[in-house]
Amino acid sequence: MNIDIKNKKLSDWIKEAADMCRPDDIYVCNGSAEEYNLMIKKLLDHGSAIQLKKRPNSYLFRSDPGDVARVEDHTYISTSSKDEAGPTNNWIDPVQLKETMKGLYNGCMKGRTMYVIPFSMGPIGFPISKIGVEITDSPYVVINMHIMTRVSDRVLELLSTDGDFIPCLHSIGAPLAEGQKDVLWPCAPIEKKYISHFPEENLIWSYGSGYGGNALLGKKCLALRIASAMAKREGWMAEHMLILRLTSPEGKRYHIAAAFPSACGKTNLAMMQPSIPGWRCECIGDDIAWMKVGADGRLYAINPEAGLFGVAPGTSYDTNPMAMDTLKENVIFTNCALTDDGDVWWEGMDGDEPLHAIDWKGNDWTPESKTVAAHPNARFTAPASQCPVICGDWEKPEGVPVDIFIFGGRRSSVVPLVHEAISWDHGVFLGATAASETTAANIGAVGNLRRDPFAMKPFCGYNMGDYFQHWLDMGDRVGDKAPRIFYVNWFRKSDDGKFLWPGFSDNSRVLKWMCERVDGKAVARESAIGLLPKEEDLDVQGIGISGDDMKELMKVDPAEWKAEIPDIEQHFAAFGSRLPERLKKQLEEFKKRLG
Ligand code: GTP
Ligand code: SPV
Ligand code: MN
Repeated sequence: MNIDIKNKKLSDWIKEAADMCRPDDIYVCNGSAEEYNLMIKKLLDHGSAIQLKKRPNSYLFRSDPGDVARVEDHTYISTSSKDEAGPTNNWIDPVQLKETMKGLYNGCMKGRTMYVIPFSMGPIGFPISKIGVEITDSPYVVINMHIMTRVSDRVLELLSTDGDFIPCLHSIGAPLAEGQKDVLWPCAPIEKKYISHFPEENLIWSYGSGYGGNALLGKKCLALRIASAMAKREGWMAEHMLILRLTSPEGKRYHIAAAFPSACGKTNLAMMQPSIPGWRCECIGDDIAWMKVGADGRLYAINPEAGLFGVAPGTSYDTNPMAMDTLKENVIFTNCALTDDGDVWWEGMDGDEPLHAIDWKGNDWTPESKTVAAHPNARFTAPASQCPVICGDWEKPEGVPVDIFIFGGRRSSVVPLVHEAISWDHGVFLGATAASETTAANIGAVGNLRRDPFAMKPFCGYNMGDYFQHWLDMGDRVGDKAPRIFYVNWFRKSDDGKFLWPGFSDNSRVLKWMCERVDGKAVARESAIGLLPKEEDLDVQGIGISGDDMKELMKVDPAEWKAEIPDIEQHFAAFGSRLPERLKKQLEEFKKRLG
């Protein structure tokens, strides 16, 4: 081991992990540029990193074809009773799960180095920030953690001798026998993958996967699953939300936090450049928001992350220019295609398709190929500070005051472009019943409609019924200072299967209406599902959308909504007595309004 650890809990835990995993050596990370370069050298020598000629200090990695996304079916919330994890989580008894996983961890780091990564979610030393330490046997995880979190020896200083932290144990689950040659992306087969959380003791154990949220444990595991359970106990909120600042032509600032399921548009909205003249958007965060009630009684949000782990396919100068400009240097690309001139490429990127490329599996690819060149869940890892529209206040200790909450999802039918909640309780009902078509961000079928309450189905670290109650309680606490709640759907399709709404920069038109609602400037019209913009209030000037398409986009068909009721009832019934009465009441009132 390269340094002495002064913190007792940490040195004991490192010893315990090393005795169990039996690595060849142990290296404690300090977050420096030299360390990053050392890891890159190791990965280049290993053959897994491919240096990109076209982008300085940027590398491409190709994962194992079976290790390409989060594995929700293998993700566990292990509380002492199953009821505490609730109906939306997988559960195994903690004693049994630990026994199984100890069996897997036994000798799992043989032939590898064990890296100890001290990191902070939120700027180091801020009141709302949390310290974690990830132990991993993957140098790819180390470099990603460098970008996505604040890795630093200052974290160890802050921990001192007796400070507390969240232990995050990770192994790719691929020990090397004496003389065994390593593969490019070592990992364990699907049946041995476990992404386990023990929220009652703030502990994370992950085994078998090297990809994204399965392996970068500061992100979904700590900042959402463990943090949501802490937030419930301590009276704050940890949400799967982007945070942005929208500034009107008059210079008025609005802070918006939006929860959409994975691969449903958070990164894009977070750095969107408004197509309406005079409006400006700045990015504060693109995936996770931690929120606390401030001294003035309003909700304040911070982004606990330091980087962007964004979906590559679909990203272009046309759709998301600010992301493209973030990706010029110092980026890790995973599962993108490699062009012959040494750049990355993915479906939906600007310009012509390359005539030849190497696809995400390492095979030759041409436009005639029947397969995609980049995996649909191919990702970029880039420092948030490189985003040209990162907000000057994105690392402000107290965060930014939230004016507007948005929920939403991917619905090809039924759900209109935008509607507004009638009240806080109705807004919580909209969040609790949110549904979306599944995406490639999780291993499993794509395009199936499922309820994904608050975009937190895969990320809530306790019983979701209690989580609904927590939202109601937080609303009661902030009272008339509560953010207004809206619901959007950028993804409604015409009968011939085309998106009706242009999306991206034109989403600003919907946000503008929300701001006008907050200011009392726009009058809404009532409908069974909530408040809708008056036709003339939605500024669609100059985007060339036909009147018929606009009608279809905003259509609320009571018969279609009635057809949703049995599914909502079934969804709610799963929570039994944990379903708040106030949500039952919302459902009854909704049914009445539908007639
Ligand atoms: P996670 O990182 O998985 O949490 O995803 P995300 O919510 O940040 O989604 P992201 O912004 O990366 O978008 C996912 C996909 O949806 C990309 O392919 C985008 O191009 C596409 N997308 C985003 N916004 C829009 C939109 O307004 N309209 C349409 N049609 N597609 C969009
Ligand atoms: C998501 O799936 O919501 C992501 C990507 O943000 S991952 O970090 O893999 O969870
Ligand atoms: Mn996400």
